[in-house]
Amino acid sequence: GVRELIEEFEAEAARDRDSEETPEVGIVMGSDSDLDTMYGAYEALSELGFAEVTDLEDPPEARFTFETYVVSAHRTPKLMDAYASTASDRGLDVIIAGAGGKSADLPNMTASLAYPVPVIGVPVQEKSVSSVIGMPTGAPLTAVDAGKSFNAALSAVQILAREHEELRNRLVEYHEGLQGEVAAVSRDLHE
Ligand code: RP5
Repeated sequence: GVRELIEEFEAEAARDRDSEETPEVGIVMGSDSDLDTMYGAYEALSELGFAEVTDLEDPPEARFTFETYVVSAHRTPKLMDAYASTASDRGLDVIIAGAGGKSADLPNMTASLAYPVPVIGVPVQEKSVSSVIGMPTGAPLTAVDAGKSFNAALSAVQILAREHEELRNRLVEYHEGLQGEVAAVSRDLHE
């Protein structure tokens, strides 16, 4: 239940900060109905060599990892509080938070509670954009356009790449591949 999850986050926060097992990237979303939209973040992170941690006690071998949780600002406010408040002590480096509807409060509440861990908000629908990006002065949140969870993940890796040359190389490689794909489309058009 929710209580057990809260206890897991608190226990991990009480252990050594930034232990090897803690994922670098946390993905949270307000509902499992957001999963399809948030799948882009999963795809981008997987493409860049990140593995998903599904059991905190049994992390994968990969050097860089991420975790995914459904955390609702309105239905599970205490879980949102626990997840975001322990983010820094658990050693998460960046959080991607997606929510939809007109009251898409998860990204901005997570940003306030997780501060200074950076949060990248993903408005799940167009109508969620103003709710996600509307933050008061002093309470920062970075956001991508509606549905662009793939880009949120690339931005998250850009933040991590400041400290990890390996990730910098993977991002450059990804971008070169992207340019190659665009060039191939142009070539096909002219054949
Ligand atoms: C938001 O409400 C969620 O992020 C979701 O996008 C939206 C609708 O949730 P469901 O009613 O589909 O669970 O909090």
